[in-house]
Amino acid sequence: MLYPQQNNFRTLFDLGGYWNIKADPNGNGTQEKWFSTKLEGDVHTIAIPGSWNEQLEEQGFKNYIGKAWHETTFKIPGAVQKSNKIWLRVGAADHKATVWLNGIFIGEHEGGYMPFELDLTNALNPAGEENHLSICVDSALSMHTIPQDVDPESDMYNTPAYERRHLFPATRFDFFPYGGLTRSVQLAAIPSERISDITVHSALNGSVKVETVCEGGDSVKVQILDAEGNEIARDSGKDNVDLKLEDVHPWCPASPYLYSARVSLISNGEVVDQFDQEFGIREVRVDGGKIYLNNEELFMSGFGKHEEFPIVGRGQFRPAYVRDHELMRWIGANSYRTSHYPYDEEMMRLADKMGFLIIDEVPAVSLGFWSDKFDDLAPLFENHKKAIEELVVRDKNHPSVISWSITNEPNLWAEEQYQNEASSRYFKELYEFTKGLDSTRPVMSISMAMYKEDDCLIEHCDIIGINRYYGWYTKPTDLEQAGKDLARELDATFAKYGKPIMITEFGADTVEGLHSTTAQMFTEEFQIAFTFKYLEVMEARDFVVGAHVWNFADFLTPQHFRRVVLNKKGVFTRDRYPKGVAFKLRDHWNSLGKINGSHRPKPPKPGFLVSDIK
Ligand code: GCB
Repeated sequence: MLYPQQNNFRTLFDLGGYWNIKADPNGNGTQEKWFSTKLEGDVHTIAIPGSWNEQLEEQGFKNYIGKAWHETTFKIPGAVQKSNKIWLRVGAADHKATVWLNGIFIGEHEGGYMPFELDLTNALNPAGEENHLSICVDSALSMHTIPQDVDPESDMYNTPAYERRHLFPATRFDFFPYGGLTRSVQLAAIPSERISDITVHSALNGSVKVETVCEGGDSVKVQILDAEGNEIARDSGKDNVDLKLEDVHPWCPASPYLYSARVSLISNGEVVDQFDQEFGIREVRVDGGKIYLNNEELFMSGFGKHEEFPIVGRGQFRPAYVRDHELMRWIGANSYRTSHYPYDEEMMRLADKMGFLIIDEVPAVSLGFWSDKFDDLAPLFENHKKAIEELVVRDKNHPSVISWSITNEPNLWAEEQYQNEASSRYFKELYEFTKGLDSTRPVMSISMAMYKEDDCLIEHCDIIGINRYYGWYTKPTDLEQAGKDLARELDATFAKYGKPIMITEFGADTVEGLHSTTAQMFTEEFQIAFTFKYLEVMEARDFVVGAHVWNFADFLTPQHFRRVVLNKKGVFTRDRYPKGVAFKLRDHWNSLGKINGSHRPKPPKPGFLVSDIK
């Protein structure tokens, strides 16, 4: 799916602003036709894009899970409406959206972190007149959605053993279940003969293949533009065009060089539509226990992150995207994982530009398997495949994306029906499906500690991701033992599979300003000791290809006695101030040989930095 763009052929209107919202806890809205006229009754104002939870906390939205109707109005200039199709483009609606325009049903989309577009043309009022747009967003999940819900009806959930695990709001995962229209809502006026998709395949030898999907038109012209906008190659074809570039500038964190493929759709000899698709030329390869970026060994230093901020919730927040990348540059990280769901396209575009490597994750977090028969799992499996396919379609052209992560910690809840033939087949088929969509990027699966090197998902991936909390959740404070447990497991896993391993999570909750002279959990000193014990074990092993600290910043979770409002494992606070460990990591990552050279983003310009005072 193409990212919205404005040019000589395409016009964009941003529908962001103050909308009306009304909760529909009983789900009566559709039957009572709330989409047909202006919302009435308990209606509030909400800023879009943005999650409803913190904006409308006192209006009952803080922990609200369910349906909420969003409405706005718009007018389209006559000239634009007459000669184009008008598309609604929603960046993300968490979790399911149903759309009406002027009382007419337009369509729906399920999946809280993916964009969708719907053709509004036939339901529009005459040019210049007001249109009434109504979007019902439902944040409820189920055992078959990705991510999954807890099943509060299940026998397992209602045993005394699970009472202590109940979260509020109830989730299977350790992050807040925000709801709403969280990313840009736009109108795109596009000619009816249009370019609807572009895929750029490129290689370090300079070969570039541009594949297009078009509606109408006779042929396409492709021009390759360098980073300064100069044309360096051109050719035409029916829908696929092969080109050859001289003097390739490879894309890498130290030099994130972006080309552009300008695609023009030709109909009866005239250009009728045009789109500039950015791309970078880089190759990633897994070989034995190593990963190579542009044929150089790669070590990924960085973080598991969350996309969440005070007030906007999981809503689009461009200044924070810049801030986060700047802080990652400052600290010397070269990569991050979009744990535990796909991030805003704006974030991906920034990573392309600023030179960060991304492990791009689908929202398949803490999956529960309620049956040991593969066929019973089919509805979940189909949704999981759909989530992967939509992610690959959205993000395939980003040079920053170097790996797909297809799951994080299945069986966190220890359901008995896991670790058998059905789950093994589940992950095998999922892996093959992902490779079938994109054979150029390694696929990761991320496991938790329960089955260690025997987890059935480890076999079906190119890079093994493991999240470990020895010394925190198990044998708290015993870092000596944690180091031994980690070392044993890493060695056994590599001996068994011979694949590169990455520690995708390790971390300790830390209250900024809390100090101690001995090992005391939650203090800044303990976070430093914990982090560096793990780094010591990992860095002594060649087959460990990355270390992602959990988490980049503190983040909001559902309520539970384990969390003081936030998960406090951040290296930065929720408002992005450094804890003590940040300075230590900065020194360490900047001095580490493996991530020097082309694998480090450009360091920030010299300035007066506290951390530079010796
Ligand atoms: C994990 C999960 C992550 C949690 C983290 C923690 O293993 O993948 O979502 O937030 O542990 O802090 O417990």
